[in-house]
Amino acid sequence: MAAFIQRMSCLLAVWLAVVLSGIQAVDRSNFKTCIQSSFCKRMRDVVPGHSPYRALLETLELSNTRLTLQLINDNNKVRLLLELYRLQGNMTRLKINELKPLRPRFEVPDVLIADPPTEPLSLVSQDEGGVVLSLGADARHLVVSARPFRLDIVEGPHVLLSVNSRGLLAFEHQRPRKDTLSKISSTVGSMWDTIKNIFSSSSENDSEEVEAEEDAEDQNYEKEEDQADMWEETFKSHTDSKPNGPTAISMDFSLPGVEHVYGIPEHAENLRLKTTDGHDPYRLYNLDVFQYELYNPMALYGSVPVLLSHSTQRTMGIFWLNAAETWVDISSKAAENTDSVQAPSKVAQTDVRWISESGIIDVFIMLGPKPTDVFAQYASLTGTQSFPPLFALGYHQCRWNYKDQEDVRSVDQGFDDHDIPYDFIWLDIEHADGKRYFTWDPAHFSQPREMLQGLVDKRRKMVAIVDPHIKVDSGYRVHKEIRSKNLYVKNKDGGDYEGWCWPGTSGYPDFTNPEMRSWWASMFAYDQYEGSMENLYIWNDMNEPSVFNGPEVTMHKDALHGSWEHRDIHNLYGLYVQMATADGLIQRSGGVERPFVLARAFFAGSQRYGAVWTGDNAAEWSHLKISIPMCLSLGLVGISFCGADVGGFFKSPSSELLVRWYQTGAYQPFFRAHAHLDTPRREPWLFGPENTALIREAVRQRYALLPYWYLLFYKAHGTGQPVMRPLWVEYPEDVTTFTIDDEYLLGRDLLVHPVTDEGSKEVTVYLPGTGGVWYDAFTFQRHEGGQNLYVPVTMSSIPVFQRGGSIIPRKNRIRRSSSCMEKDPYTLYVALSPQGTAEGELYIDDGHTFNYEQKKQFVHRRFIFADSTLSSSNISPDSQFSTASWVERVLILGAHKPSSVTLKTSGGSVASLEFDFDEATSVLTVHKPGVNAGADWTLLFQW
Ligand code: NBV
Repeated sequence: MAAFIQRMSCLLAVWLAVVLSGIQAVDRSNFKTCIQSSFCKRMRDVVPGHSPYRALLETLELSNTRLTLQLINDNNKVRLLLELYRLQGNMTRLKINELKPLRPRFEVPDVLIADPPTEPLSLVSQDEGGVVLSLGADARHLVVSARPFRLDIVEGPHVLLSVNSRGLLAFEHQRPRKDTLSKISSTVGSMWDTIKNIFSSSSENDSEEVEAEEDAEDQNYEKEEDQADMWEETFKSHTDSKPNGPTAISMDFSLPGVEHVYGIPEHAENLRLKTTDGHDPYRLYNLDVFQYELYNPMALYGSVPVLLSHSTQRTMGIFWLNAAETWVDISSKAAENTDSVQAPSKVAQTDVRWISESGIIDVFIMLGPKPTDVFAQYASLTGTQSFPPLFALGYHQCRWNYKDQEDVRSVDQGFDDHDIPYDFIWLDIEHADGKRYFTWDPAHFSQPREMLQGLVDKRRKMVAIVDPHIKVDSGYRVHKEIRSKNLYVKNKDGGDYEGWCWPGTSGYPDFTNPEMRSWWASMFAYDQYEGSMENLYIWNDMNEPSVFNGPEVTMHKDALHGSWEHRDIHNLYGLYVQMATADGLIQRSGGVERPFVLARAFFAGSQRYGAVWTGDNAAEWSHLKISIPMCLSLGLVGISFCGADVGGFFKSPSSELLVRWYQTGAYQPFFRAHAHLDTPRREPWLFGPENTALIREAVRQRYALLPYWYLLFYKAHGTGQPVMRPLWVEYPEDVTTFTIDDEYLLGRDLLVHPVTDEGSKEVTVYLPGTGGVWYDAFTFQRHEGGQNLYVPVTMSSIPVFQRGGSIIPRKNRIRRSSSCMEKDPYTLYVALSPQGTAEGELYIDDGHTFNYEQKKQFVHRRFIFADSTLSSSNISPDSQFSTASWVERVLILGAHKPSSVTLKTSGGSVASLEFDFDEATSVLTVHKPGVNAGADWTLLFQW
């Protein structure tokens, strides 16, 4: 009976979801505001200017690379331990924990790729007011002020960033619950002795004075008033038992001279973040938000607690390494210039306050100074974007759901019939047997291998969904094994945590446990995941985790992952799911093949495991428009492989919207069409021949540019530079670019301004770079940089411009899939700068294995056009790869007519080449150089 009721409730949830799909906007009452999240309210109630924290300078200890110092809260005498590190690459790390926590506080594991290497910290001066430490070159110092505690990072006379300058540091120390205090007080002393042994750093700092303070501290537990909701909190019908009481932390950062801040995805928000005065802070708490609203600070599926500041002077970053529910307040003002040397004046200032529910304060301050430096700094901490297989950069055809194998076959055939390339067809939750992931519905997908083989034959692939909620069903092997291995998340009472999700009552694997992850990974082996094959890749949805009947549609915070509460790890759960899945795909191939895994929830570091998308958007123009800033924000914090459901997930797009969405998606990193179960079918050929042709053309443009996309991902993987970039990243001194988020750059060399308004007849494109030039990527018309360009558009227009001074490789023979184009020749687009020069790169490897890394099997070439010579040279002489591809054509944009073009190869041969010159467009086309794409060669132009 109970099972029946649960099943009915689950069906009700599904039905509600479906019925509600007609509703316009999110039901805000399902999600907390700051005031409804008691710690957020408490922390936000802390008023600026009254910091109770004092640095106890007599406790300062400085080793070569670490400074420790105790802070005392003068209101309750509780002490904190501050650790400061100077990190390699112009970063500072700041950690604050309780000096003597009643129990250890959570420190986020598995996000940093290594212990960040440190550099020596040296004391410059010290007096009763504080200490000054040297941060190495450029007269950079760290100034620690004692009363109240404050940190300033200064460079010469300039304050770059201040910590606690507004006095908003707050650290809710753990305390015994009042009703248990009398019982506990007699044992607290001995408990602390035990804890001292665990945290040796604490015991090192003991002194008589500390002993005295300890007594005072005991006293203060009793004096401190408990506030409402500190020990139990309810939201709607849910109660959070909060056995550890209040544990929140908060800290403020001031950024003098800064007016523009970015990052902290995921929010459906403009690129430039807004101030939060008078309304809610930006929230970071991975949530399955049904029909999310645009332009507001509500939490969405993923969280990356990294904020970037940018001014004409400098770019910096703050990485707040905490996986608990987090809120970020942003305010700005014209502040008194805190500069100690110059005369007081007003400067712009942005203040940022971070608030988290638990864990410790662990902050990385990335000092730039250039945008590229901040990307490299953050990459050195959390790693770079995984290098996807080339085919993952092609077009993906998805919907919830392709009904059966015949449906898959006929959609696949439809692409051939309409001459539209694609690489992946996707299967959503209905493909599995009763939403038991790793299985196939016997009625509709009885021959998965046959289906996959059909795709192999066309050199195409499939993605199947594998969600992290597991049907509680004693006949389901996955459930049985996880239960028998005791690897499910536990509820607060120690039983297996259960919630409702698509399969009905579900268990949630504890992905924080390495044993769980390795078992999960092993499930992707071909002999474990029945019916799977080499061309089957994976999609992890609902990994926030989504729990239909949980608070805010997610897991109860008092659920347990080993000894840690879900509260501590919440924002990390999704990362672990994707990590384990990606590991599984690597392992099934014996470590040879690069994986492709798409996930909805993510955290800092998720870039290492695959792609993400912006979740359940809607077929509305506003959603098309916001896909740009949403992906740009993710790129700024390391996650380059981002896309939005092309066409919009909920509702049905008009054919105009659909076409515009394809045109936009073709120029975003992850290019996948997707649609809700209830929407009418929308394969690209269902909107009449004209629209089919427009969609075909957009997809073909994507395929032609795959060599450039691949290069950008290779570079993102190597350096951490985003693939899709805001203009200010490349033009950091041009303030006009600081708020632009309706156009963007791909790498440095392509500028894209998708058409995102209904009925557009024109767009105004800002072309940055005064003194430079841009070329229309299709008409090759030349335009000056540093201007707003009025561009008339028709339905076939995709405003894309190539930077003068760049060389971009394309493959213009479009075929069924990217794999079919492997050996095809390249055309080089050489766009001359006003000085008549250009430069570009080409990267080639086998497209799918780790051999590029493990065996250095790749081609990486540099093309340089200068002094009437175009040359191809090897960037990486120790690499080796033989490619069948060759150079079939070279287009020189902004050229004049030569009298001859001569090819010289490395073998010493010399040949005169045919060419055409188009006076009207100033495009010189050189035919058939015919050289291998991996070889050295030069083209000499005689004018
Ligand atoms: O698995 C069904 C859908 C999926 O198509 C979508 O892309 C995800 O974001 N999934 C959410 C669950 C249900 C959404 C209403």
